[in-house]
Amino acid sequence: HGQNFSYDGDQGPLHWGEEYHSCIGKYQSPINIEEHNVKNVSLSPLRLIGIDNPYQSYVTNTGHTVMLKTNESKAATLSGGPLQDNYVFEQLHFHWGENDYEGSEDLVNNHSFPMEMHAVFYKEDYKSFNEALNHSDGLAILAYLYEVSPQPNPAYEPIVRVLRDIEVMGKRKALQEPLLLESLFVPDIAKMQDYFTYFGSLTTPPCLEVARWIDFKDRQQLSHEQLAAFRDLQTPEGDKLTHNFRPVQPLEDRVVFHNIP
Ligand code: 1SD
Ligand code: ZN
Repeated sequence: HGQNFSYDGDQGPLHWGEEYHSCIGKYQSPINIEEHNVKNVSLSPLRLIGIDNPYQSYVTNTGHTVMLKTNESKAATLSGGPLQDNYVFEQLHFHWGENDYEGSEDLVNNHSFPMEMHAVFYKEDYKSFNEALNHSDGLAILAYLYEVSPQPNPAYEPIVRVLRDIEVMGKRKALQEPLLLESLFVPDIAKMQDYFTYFGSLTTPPCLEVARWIDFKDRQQLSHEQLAAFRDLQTPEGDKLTHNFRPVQPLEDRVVFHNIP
């Protein structure tokens, strides 16, 4: 479930709460991260295991995003930092906008970025992604922000290249080569421990408040052409999926932490 929604009109974000009650909860994502309002902390190192093996992977047009999964069920494990346990990689996907000035879900100092990638992990003890959704510590999501660069980013070319084959919703396509998740998740090991973290929700219906968000401060690069390729994908209605980001939600009484490496 949670497929019956859109990014504007009658089924847009302002109406999600009518069908999906959690969407009007107190701990929703995304948020605007105000750097002057974070609490600096020094957590144990965040660890990503398994990302240095290449895995056969495929992408799917879900109608709301492009989702990448690997054929391996435990391709990567995340632990440490703000996490109490091990979290298993489930999927990654993207959020973007209709131009290069918007598209990210979280904002930093009210600034939006042209794209955001989410790498979704579920708590290993809960055995499956769906079971993890029933628990407030069920998910950990790594969030990456992008800026526009003159040159294409080669790490993303294997994904960008197959987008034209999955323009219609429901289409799925294998990447040509096995994918090294490390090239996407840890582009620069020196910057891996510099991140914001807060508790929040899925940014799409059913908006469950089950996610520990980890937003890296380092920006990755994508060219205008790479970004533009995502905007040719189609929605469930067959229109172009030009934007798929949820507006920011109130922080309420939450604290955003900044891990100082
Ligand atoms: O937008 C995704 C949605 O596609 C689905 O993956 C859901 C469950 O993982 O998560 C949301 S999000 O909160 O990661 N944006
Ligand atoms: Zn997402």
